[in-house]
Amino acid sequence: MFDSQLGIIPSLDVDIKEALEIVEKIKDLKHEIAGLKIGSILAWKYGLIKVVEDLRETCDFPIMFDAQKAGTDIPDIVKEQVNLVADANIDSFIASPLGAGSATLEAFTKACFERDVIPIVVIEMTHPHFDAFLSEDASEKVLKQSLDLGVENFVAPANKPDRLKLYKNIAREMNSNIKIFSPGVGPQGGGPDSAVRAGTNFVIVGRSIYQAENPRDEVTRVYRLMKNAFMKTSS
Ligand code: BMP
Repeated sequence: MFDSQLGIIPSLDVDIKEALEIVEKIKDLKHEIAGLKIGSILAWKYGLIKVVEDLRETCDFPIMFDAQKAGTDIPDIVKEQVNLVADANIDSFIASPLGAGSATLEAFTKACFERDVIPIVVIEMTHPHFDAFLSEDASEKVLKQSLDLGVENFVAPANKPDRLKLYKNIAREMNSNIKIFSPGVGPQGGGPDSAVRAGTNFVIVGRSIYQAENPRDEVTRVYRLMKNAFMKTSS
């Protein structure tokens, strides 16, 4: 899973009916779409198990759960969150340990590996002042500890390309070849192409897809931008 170098993760922050309609329209775009992200909007309204069951009946994309934001509690509770996610037949779980500390990050990662759920760790968020209550190097510390724990997949902002480059370089210096998942394109100001040039592998796209008149065209448009940027970067 997440073996390819590029892909789009539609973020289904909508009603279940709308989510299923969108997925129906894009489910054959296997090359372009690397997985689906579901979050608190769907999970709180319908329950995680039902949402996953409905999506699995409609398509066979990997499903990522982003509780917006989980993995921030005491280690024992975070372990139980991972167990719930695994029991709900989810492939990958996004946690945001910024502010929760190293024991929480360790509990999250270990529980994911034990339950065969791919851990994805948020190292920096897209919105302004996300770090108002954090130390200056909090993101770098989260990245380094996660790498020591064997995490390979991270969330970092598409709308801050310089930060993406920094994280890729830190990982390279630690001999790790990480994959970066980036929200922050479209309404949050980032471009899929500039993000890929800075090191993003997978863009997480919400509104630009689910508010598009034609979500399918939007997926192919975004993927084309990513692919062109990737080819230019690697040539
Ligand atoms: P949109 O493309 O509509 O801006 O949606 C972005 C998605 O990515 C939302 O689900 C949001 O919760 C998530 N996200 C984000 O925007 N910034 C982050 O730093 C981390 C996120 O998970």
